[in-house]
Amino acid sequence: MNENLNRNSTARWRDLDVRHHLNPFSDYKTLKARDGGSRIIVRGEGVYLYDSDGQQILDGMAGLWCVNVGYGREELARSAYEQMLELPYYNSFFKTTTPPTVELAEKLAELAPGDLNYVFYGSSGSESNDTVVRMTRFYWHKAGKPEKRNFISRTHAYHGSTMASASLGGMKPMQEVYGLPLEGFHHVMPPYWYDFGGDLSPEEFGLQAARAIEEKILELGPETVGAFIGEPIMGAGGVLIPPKSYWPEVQRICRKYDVLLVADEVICGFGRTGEMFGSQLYGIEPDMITLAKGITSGYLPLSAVMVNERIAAKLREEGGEFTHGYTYSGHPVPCAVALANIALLEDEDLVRRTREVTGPHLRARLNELVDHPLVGEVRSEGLIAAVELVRDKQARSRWDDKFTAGQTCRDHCIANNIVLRAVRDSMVLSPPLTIETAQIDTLVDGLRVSLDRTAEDMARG
Ligand code: PXG
Repeated sequence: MNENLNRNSTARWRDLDVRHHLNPFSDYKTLKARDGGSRIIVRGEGVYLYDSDGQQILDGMAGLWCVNVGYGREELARSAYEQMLELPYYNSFFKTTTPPTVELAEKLAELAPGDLNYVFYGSSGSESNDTVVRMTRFYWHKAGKPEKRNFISRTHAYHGSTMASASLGGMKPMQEVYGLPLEGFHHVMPPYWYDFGGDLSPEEFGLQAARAIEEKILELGPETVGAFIGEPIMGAGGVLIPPKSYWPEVQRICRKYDVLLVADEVICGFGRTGEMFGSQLYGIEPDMITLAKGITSGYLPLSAVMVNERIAAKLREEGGEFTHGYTYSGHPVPCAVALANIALLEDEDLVRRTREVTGPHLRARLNELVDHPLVGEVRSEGLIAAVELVRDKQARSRWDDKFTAGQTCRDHCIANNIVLRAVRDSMVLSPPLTIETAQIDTLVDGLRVSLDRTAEDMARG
């Protein structure tokens, strides 16, 4: 490409971005002023992105935790193309549906843990978590317990950005200005040993964090609590990996008080943790799960809620319309892409590879960083990981409450042409599951250089 034209295009796209685009989760004052504006990503291939200046960037985040099979997969493009020619759209309302919609439902039922055999589709994780709220209240209404309207989730949780899913979430800045959480949404401590564990062992703390749910159930009254929702591993909350004691105890508590257990598998699903679903990693059988992101590797928007036999049986037995649905529920094109995507995961054995090869390699390489003066803890499971930056390792104390260390490190990573994300002061990674071990080395080596530079910056103050 002519270099001049290339530069001109970058300038033009940045200008358009400034003049007409409101980017999500952005400060509209600073975003547009900084360094001439946004980076323009024009192409992806494998684990690499290319920007409009031709720079190659190693994507340690699989887009936003979603491009599990990597960029540029012809099989997925072809499946969308063929489905669009055959039938580009039809809905599943009014006693109709399409072949990819039901074929994917069967495939998901085969893969999902326990007896999660029924699928309700949406187009985003947020929509699916909204559906969970509606489905839960509908279920309890049908079960003759309409007062079971409360939801319990965790601080630091991210479940989406619509009004109900942001209420399920536990991120204060997403709630304060917006009149959230809505009524009926309650939050408890997450299983974040590094911040909240104190002198307890991780396993003791896991039980304590689970029992915070029990306390909340008792405080609200078990007869008013409809569901508990949590990610098996909290992703956007900072890759919080619970102690092994946590989830079995959460499940026991939910069963004891007849509270539905919902696993948000939007990030954990489709191999990220080295199991097909995060619930399988922890041996739990939720009543509902939500799926998105990796279901199509992000190639097209698609999400799903899956419910188990208990819920489906009650709804089928009692009858009455579930007055909820989206124009694009079960859209044939993303469903066809999801089927092709799952076929790739299976054909290339990517889940086992994550569990046995790349996940252990990432963990071993990250563990080398624990001697770094800035690194307080390394957490990883499969191909999701976090490196916690601290000022004082012994006291587990941070640099400041603006999370400068994380932001600084992230900027150094970007300058080194590797994409990592900072959540508070944790550097988090979630690369495509197709990543090679040598590419993991490049990521971790780049992170170490960035940590060194961050340490210098922090020392300068
Ligand atoms: N649940 C979980 C666990 C998620 O991570 C959603 C639901 C919502 O999905 P949609 O498709 O509505 O975005 C998510 C989304 C970040 C970041 O900064 C993470 C997400 C979205 C945007 C940014 O890490 N996760």
